[in-house]
Order: sequence, then structure tokens, then C-alpha cells
Amino acid sequence: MLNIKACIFDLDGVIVDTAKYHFVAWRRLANELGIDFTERENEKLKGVSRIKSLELILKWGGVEIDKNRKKELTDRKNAWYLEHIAKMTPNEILPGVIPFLKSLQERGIKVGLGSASKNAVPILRQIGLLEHFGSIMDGTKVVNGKPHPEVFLKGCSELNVLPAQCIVFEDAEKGITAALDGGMIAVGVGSESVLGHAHFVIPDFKNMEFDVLLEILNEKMLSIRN
Ligand code: B16
Ligand code: MG
Repeated sequence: MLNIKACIFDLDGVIVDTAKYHFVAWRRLANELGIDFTERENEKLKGVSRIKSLELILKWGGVEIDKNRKKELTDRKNAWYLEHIAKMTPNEILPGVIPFLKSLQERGIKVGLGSASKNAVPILRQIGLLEHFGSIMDGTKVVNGKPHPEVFLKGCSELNVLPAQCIVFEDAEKGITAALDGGMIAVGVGSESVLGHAHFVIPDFKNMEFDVLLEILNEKMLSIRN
């Protein structure tokens, strides 16, 4: 039987859909450099750090630039991105997330954030969810990005739980790999085709009940062990 004491949530794609704002800002920057990319390519940037995202876009466009210029470009993109963030409202919290967070609170399950974003705190503040998180591990606090498990391992340690006592909710393939490599229970939020390596995949948090999810996970873990 699982002994779950904490849940750690990714931010973009799990709590809110900030990918659409990343896309607009990255595309504006890419177009200025004479590069274009589609929403399909944008999928590859989900869960990827800011600098790694720029490097991927430059690679797609066959453009090479030095380190200083990269910093200048990521700063510009981030300034545009923050203009969108400043206009976000609590209505943008993805369906079912608030009731799910409340049900965790009622059960005494600790709640953490594990995101690649360096803007996680302003985003959570803007949508009114900051106080729901007992631990916030983000791109400002880790050296190794996902699929490295550092962000989730540090989250577990700050919440004072063992990895095996923690469920990670992630929408990115690399995020699921990070959770599995860290020894957590990995729940994908999105499509089975991308997140099939997770212990279990849910489409979203709509009507999602923690007790029902836990029952399913217990069955899955038993069948993995047998
Ligand atoms: P920032 P997550 C990730 O968030 C996004 O999915 C990814 O597209 C972005 O590049 C990354 O955060 C860094 O974001 O520019 O705000 O530091 O899914 O890990 O919550
Ligand atoms: Mg994500």
C-alpha cells in the first residue's frame, strides 16, 4: 500500500496553461531573428528551461550566436512573457485544480511545486495560489533541469517526505522521467501517447478525487510488484 504524504505539481500544463504565452513571446523573438516555428514545435519546449528553449529555436533556424547575445535574447523574451503573466487571473487556473488542492489540504497531504520556470512565484501570486504551496522548487533553485530529478528530490526534502511518499503531477515527458528517476509516483496530466511511461495518466483534474486516484495507484503499484 502506498503511504502518500505529499503531492508535487508541475506548473505550466498542470496548474495553468502558460505555454500559450511562452509560444507568443518565443515566436516574436524567433521572427525577429528570421526564424519561424509552429505550435507543434512549441510542444518540444514544454518543461524545457528558458536557455535550452532558445538553443532549440536557434537550432531549428540554423542560427548561431554567442553567450552574451543569448542572455540578451532570453531577457527580451522574458520581458514580453511577463507582460502576459501580469494580465493573468485566477480564472486561468485549469479546471478541477482548486477542488483537488483543497481535498489534499483536508487530508493533511503536503503540497509542493516543481517547475522549470523562474517565474513560478509571480505566476502563483498572480493567480492567487501562492499560499497553497508548502514548498516551491523552481528554475531559480535547481542546477539540473528535467529530466534530472533534482527539482522533485529537493521538493521532497523541503516537504520532509521520502520520494516514495510523494506523487508528482506532470504534463511533460521529461518531467515524468524526472519523477520516475527520483523514485516518486508519477502521474501524467495530458495524453497517454506522450506520457505513457508514467504510473498513471489523467486527462486533467476535472472531477478528479484524490481517494479514487490513490485506489487506482495502489492497484497499479501492486500489479507492477506482482
Ligand atoms: P521561464 P514547467 C516550464 O514550466 C515551461 O513548460 C517551459 O516552456 C519554460 O521554458 C520553462 O518553464 C521555463 O520558464 O522562462 O518562466 O523560466 O512546465 O516546468 O512548470
Ligand atoms: Mg509543464
